[in-house]
Amino acid sequence: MATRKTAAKKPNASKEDLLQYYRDMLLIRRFEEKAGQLYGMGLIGGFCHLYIGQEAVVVGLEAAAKEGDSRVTSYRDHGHMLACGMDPKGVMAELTGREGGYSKGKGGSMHMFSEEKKFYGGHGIVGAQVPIGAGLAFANKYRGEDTVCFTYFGDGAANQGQVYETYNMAALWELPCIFVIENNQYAMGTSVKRGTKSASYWERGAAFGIAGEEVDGMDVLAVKEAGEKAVSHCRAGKGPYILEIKTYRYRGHSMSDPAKYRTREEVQKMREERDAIEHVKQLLLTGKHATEDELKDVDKEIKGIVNEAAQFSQDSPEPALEELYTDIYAETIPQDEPA
Ligand SMILES: Cc1ncc(C[n+]2csc(CCOP(=O)(O)OP(=O)(O)O)c2C)c(N)n1
Ligand SMILES: [Mg+2]
Repeated sequence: MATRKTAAKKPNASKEDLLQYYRDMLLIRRFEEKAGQLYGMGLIGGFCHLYIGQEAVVVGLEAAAKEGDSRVTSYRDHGHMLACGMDPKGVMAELTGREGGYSKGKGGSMHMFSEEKKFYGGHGIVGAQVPIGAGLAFANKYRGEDTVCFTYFGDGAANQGQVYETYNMAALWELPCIFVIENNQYAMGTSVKRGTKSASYWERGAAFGIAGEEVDGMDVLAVKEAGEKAVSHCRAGKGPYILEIKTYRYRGHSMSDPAKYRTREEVQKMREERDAIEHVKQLLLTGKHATEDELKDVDKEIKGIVNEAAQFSQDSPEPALEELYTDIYAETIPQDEPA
């Protein structure tokens, strides 16, 4: 069984790829900034966990995915939805609790799904999505597809018992499941150091015979390269793979986080020295793939998309009262008569 740390080498990327990653990461950042604003204005209620700082994780992995792959994640989910191609208008309208939202305004930030994009939530219970991800991977294998399931969870969730039960089953059944640990250094206010004695989460897979590696999550190219490796491992029928992606969230755990557990300087240092969007911007500029003006135009275009989504999320009506009684029970699936 191979386990290794990712080498720091940077893969080559074309101008088109770099521009795509830049746009995709910027869309998530600007969308989340807008969601933060709408929350502050009282237009979004309930919980809201922003993904700002972690954009390179989903954008890098989606660049390694193909049509038919599925994904499932926690409550910090807006970035995952945008990265797999869900409509920013439908996501924002769900945040504001409107009819035009992905769950008709009845789910909110943590409960959105898209059968079309194979995005299976949005889960508020820490770690609950991990066995679901293995189940999705089981379905892929059962149907004889060569598709994988990206199962995202945090460093805090990675200490849960159900994660290890899932590892065991996934390894035993050689499920095409990529376990993506988004290690953003904190579980609410608990730092990784205060949460565990063991230094690296991916190495725990060795106990179950699962290969994996640690990845620099502030470098979208490194994430994509590791994602491609994980994906080809799974598609080749070699079973699950663990990617521990080292990342950082700039905002609080949720909108109601006093952030007393870390210093402003720590956050500032990451923003200034390791920002993933700035990294790609510099690659584009120094490689002479784009000018400052061209990148400003991209920024303008993204702001337009986000403003349009924000407008839609306020114009869309609230769900009708009758909607309280819909989508409660699944429709009955016809069963074959017993022989
Ligand atoms: C089973 C369960 N326990 C506790 C909580 C409260 N809670 C919500 S998020 C969270 C921290 C999880 O941190 P991590 O897995 O690192 O994810 P991150 O928020 O950093 O993305 C906790 C304890 C919960 N939602 N579910
Ligand atoms: Mg965390």
